[in-house]
Amino acid sequence: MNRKSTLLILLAIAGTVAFMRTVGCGSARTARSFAAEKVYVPPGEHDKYYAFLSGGQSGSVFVVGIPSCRLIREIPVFEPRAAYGYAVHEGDPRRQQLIDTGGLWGDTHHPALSETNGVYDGRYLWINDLSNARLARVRLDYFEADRIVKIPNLQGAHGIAVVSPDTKYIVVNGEFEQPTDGMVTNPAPYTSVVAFVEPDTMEVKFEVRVPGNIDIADTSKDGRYSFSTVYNLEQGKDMGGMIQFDRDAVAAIDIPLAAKNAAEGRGHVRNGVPILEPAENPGVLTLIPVPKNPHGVNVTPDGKYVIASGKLSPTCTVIDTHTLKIVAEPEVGLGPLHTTFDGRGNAYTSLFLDSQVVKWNIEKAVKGAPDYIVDRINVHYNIGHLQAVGGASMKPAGDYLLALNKLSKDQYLPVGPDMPEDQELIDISGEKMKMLASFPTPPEPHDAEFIAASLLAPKVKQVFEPGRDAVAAGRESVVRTGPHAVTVNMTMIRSAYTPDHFEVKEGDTVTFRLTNVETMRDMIHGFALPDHDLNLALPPGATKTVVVAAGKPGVYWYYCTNFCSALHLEMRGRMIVQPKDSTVAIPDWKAAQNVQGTVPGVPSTGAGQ
Ligand code: K7E
Ligand code: CUA
Ligand code: CA
Repeated sequence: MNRKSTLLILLAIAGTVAFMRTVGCGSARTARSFAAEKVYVPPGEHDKYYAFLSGGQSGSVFVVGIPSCRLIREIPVFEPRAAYGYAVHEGDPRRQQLIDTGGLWGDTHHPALSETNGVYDGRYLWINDLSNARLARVRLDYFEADRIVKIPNLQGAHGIAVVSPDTKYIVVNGEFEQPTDGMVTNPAPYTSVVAFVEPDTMEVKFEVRVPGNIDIADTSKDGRYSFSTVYNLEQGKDMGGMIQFDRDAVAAIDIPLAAKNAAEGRGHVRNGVPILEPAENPGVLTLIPVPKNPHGVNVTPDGKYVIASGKLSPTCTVIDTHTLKIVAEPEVGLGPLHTTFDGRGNAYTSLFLDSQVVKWNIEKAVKGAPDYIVDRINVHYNIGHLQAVGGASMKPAGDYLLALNKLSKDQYLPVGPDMPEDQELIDISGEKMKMLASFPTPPEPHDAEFIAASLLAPKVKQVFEPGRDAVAAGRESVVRTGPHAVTVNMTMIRSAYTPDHFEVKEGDTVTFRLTNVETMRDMIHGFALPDHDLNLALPPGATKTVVVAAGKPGVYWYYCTNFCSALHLEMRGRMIVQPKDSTVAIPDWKAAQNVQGTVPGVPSTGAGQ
């Protein structure tokens, strides 16, 4: 070999090595670039989907953009949030509603989107509070919780589902069994109920008794059945008692029949709600035996099957939604919890113990074909729910799947013993699943629903319509409404409060009715009052009312907490509290004026009050 050809060979080798470096020697680097490109949304561009994640014990809903995995906002629901001026202060009707229905915290598990013709319509999102048996409705035009109701006769409101295809009811499952007649002295085994809630009025129309307990819910796509997993058919009162039987059940409730029987007065009314007893209402409840202690229950997008995930059994049970007969029990892996769909005939089941998502072909499993398992992918770690885009609707998109993992362990920088929750976004558009990204959240998302940005974004309002109680610009006032009561009707706009000062007396109760009269989007003003435990945020158009005690004599600056303009720091005013025995006459800040609206102290944000 001459020197020239040796040189050429060496050059060729060097070139190949360099080339292989560039393309990343095949898999690792290309997989990374593929994933990075898939989740990259350039600054200024928007995500393709909204994902609504239940906030678990944060009592809220997290809104995440997909595929970028960026947290866009949190919707506080069952827990007050000062940053959003939500339910924190006395006088806020949402706070009172929370107190009246069970408390200032919640445990949210399952978001459910309203449907028209089996697809999401972008009107409402419902979310449960397991701990205090509540159901909340979030208006998606304002991203605000507008109704919160307590579900009577039921403890542990766990699984919820919208009745497909047209949101006739919201189904709410009672997980924690109770004495059937509510009497603790009754020695009879405990039972639970499934509640059916009317979506517009949020009234509980009827409930159906189930022997045992009820866990997760879904409905058939034709409005006929609700399906709930029952893991305590034993009616045991401790863990040992709940795992005695080899089989528990999926409870199928015939919704039209139950509604008819309830309307005919065949229920026993308790706390204002008719409860249907299965023994007196044949055909309303069917218990389908499935392997012991099942968890998730999910209806396929075509409505043909309902799939119960085994949890303690390594199987999924496939049930025909018309005959209510079991048609397959495929083995999928250890700890199957929940199942979702891509609309191409595949099911994706979360495996809690295996820390995996398993993809399997439904018809192959039903036919008994041995090769029904299509793919598996590892997740980090101990996955609970998983949800594909549109997976709970009749039209899944088949592009992305979110794994909601229970543990993050080494996924992120250590931040003390309390680690964040971990979600992972997986590409399901091809035969093989591909891991794209992971993102942390505060505790603890259980489930998620997605809605296309193209559908929802145009419906979202950016300014509140001024409510009946709004204070109009030019109609601000400070009114003494009683010997020890003052109402301040105030407006705010860049970069001033009107009035910017007023005087009250020690011992007074001060009611602030505040309106942000901005009409431009994103012009939020805050209202914080030092030493009075008061901080509000008012988006444009919003009105909020709060009541505080005037407190000790002194000068108190109220100020804006949301950076709004170059004069944001100057956006402040004084509440001057005169001593009780002060002889100084308090000057009227513009004597009582005619303020728009009639009832001082009836607050509203403008959304659905
Ligand atoms: Cu499986 Cu409450 Cu839906 Cu959590 S539940 S995982
Ligand atoms: Cu208004 Cu800052
Ligand atoms: Ca059991």
